[in-house]
Amino acid sequence: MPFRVLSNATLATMAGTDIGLVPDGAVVLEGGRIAWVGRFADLPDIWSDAPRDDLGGRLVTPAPIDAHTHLVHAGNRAGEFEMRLEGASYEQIARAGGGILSTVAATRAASEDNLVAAALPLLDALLAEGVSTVEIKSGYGLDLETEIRMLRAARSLGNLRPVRVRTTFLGAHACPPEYAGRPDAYIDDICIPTLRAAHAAGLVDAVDGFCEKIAFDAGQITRLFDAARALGLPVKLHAEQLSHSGGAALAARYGALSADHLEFATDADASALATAGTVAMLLPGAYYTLRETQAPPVAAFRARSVPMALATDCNPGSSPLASLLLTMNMGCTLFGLTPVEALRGVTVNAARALGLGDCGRIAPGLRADLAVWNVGSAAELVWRIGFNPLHARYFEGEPC
Ligand code: DI6
Ligand code: FE
Repeated sequence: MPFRVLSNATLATMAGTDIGLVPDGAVVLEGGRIAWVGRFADLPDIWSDAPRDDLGGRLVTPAPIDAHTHLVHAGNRAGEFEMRLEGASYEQIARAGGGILSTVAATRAASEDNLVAAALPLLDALLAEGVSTVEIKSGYGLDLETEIRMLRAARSLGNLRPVRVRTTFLGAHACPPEYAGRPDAYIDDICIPTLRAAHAAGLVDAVDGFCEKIAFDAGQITRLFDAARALGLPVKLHAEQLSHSGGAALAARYGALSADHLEFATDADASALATAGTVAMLLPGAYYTLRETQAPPVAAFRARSVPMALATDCNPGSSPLASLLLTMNMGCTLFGLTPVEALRGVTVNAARALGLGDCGRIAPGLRADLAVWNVGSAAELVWRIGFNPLHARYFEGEPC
């Protein structure tokens, strides 16, 4: 297997609990994996003749991971954007049958090819910023056929581009019109059987739900999580986004990979997440778009060492955001993260939120997914708005 040596690099390895800086660093890539990392001066002789990419002192990070997206969907919600600008709230639009349900109607009417074609430009925008791994949720089908079509479309994106796709079943996203007023029947008769069918088809990496007054309550999510557990699937949850609904504590009880949004989480929720080892997945794009005023309790997460991740939540309603760089900037400006916390949020902690132990850091044996930036520090990476300083991207050891 051929080797490649990246030299003259400022490495942000994410080792330990900080940035894991290695100045004058080198990384040896072999067969899609990282074979060695360290100071160039310490590079073992066996690699001294290997092909070398001189990175000119640039910052090298693990390739970013977008660990919460709704990338696969049809139609657009620009009209709702205008309604919100005129004063309507996200909740009012949802209760009037718009919101998620308008995307459900468009997605039910779309073929798998249409769904793939609509998602590709969004995926390409993420890849242009060095992203290596993307989580994609279902949840705009809410019936067996469409949920499975969404998951198949998501998986096929991973064959069309050099990117790792993880698929999450989000059948408990909203109650579909044919079950209006009967959320319990929807969970038991449609959502859980659809999860079992999607899992049997090999299409599910994790199970998610929306625990909120306008969606499902903790009891309904509990039944879904029990079904997930019986299938051996990990869970995660949209929790405490618009109100305190008990989702964070529920996620912690099930040892969830992540609890997501968390604007209304409490100190007690932070403690529960810490004990469970659940990642706090912060989504500043939704907070910004909905012009929320209550930010997630970052100080409580920090005090209890809850790992914090950041993702775009790319969706057509509450977060029409397809930039992880802007997400990092928002995480700092709106939520008070440090640039290093933001960088850890899209690398090591994002990998953890997906249950991936072999990416998100620069360490021997891990996947060689790297981003090379025309900047010298984490702060310089996160500082500009609407500017992409990516110099090169390596996916499983290959520049692409
Ligand atoms: N919370 C979100 O941020 C997205 N889903 C959810 O449960 C919003 C999805 C949408 O508005 O289409
Ligand atoms: Fe979401």
